[in-house]
Amino acid sequence: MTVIGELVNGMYKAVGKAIKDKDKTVIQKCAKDQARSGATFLDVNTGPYSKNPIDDMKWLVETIQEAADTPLSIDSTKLDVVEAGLKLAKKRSMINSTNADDEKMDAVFSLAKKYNAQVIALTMDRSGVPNDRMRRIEMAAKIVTKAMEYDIRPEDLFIDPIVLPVNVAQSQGQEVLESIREFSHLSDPAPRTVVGLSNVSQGTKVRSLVNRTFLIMAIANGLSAAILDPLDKELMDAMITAELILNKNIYCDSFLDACRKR
Ligand code: THG
Repeated sequence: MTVIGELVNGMYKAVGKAIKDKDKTVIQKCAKDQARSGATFLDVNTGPYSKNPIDDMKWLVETIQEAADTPLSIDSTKLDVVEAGLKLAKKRSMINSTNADDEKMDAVFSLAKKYNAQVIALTMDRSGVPNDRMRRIEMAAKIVTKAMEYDIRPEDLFIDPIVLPVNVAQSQGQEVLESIREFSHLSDPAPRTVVGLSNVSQGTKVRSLVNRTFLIMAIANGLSAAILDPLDKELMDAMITAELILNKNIYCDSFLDACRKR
């Protein structure tokens, strides 16, 4: 599993404030804690309240890289903000994200080639987020075709079916899980898949339980990556155990310790 740590996001109150005050300690602790807990990428998102997202993205990328050498997932809908992050990134990055609109894919896939970045593509377009699996699969097929035109390898393309909160969109959980399974049939080799896990529990009371249950079900359906909170130890242990049961790791009695150390 590719684990993309979600915590450097201005959506979190403390992080939003740290970005505003240019307080490095909060951001660097966030980065180090996630790296130590097994994140393979760190998502970097200036959040909805940033007044100058280009400068904030540059500051975040530099600040994180002073503390951790984990690759970054540059998370913004704005192309100039993404490029500002990519320019400064020292390791091979992830672009988070394009949608399925042709012009947006042309721009983002060009940027991915220019910076040799991996890409997340959302199965939504200007008409919004689909509410059934068929529409998600149609958009995923369009994304896979376009990525091929840009010579982006399937293993560098992460398709995101868009997870919605279960308390307001209860029928969407099953649609997303089935979509993940179907995406693997779109090309050979298959594109990879990713979800923003914490979306599923927004507004619910027992968030970590909802996140954990959904992650395990998605892994059983073939999920390759998740944007999640790596500091949630029960979540990470459940993930490791699910991979063991799916025969992706060799069994040993101390598999949790072994996998955490790796
Ligand atoms: N797909 C892709 N990228 C994404 C998402 C996605 N990036 C952003 C988001 N969704 C994933 N990251 C988060 C980060 C935080 C939360 C949810 C998803 C979250 N935050 C608290 C909240 O809103 O309740 C913040 C509250 C606080 O503690 O201050 O839940 O789907 N490709």
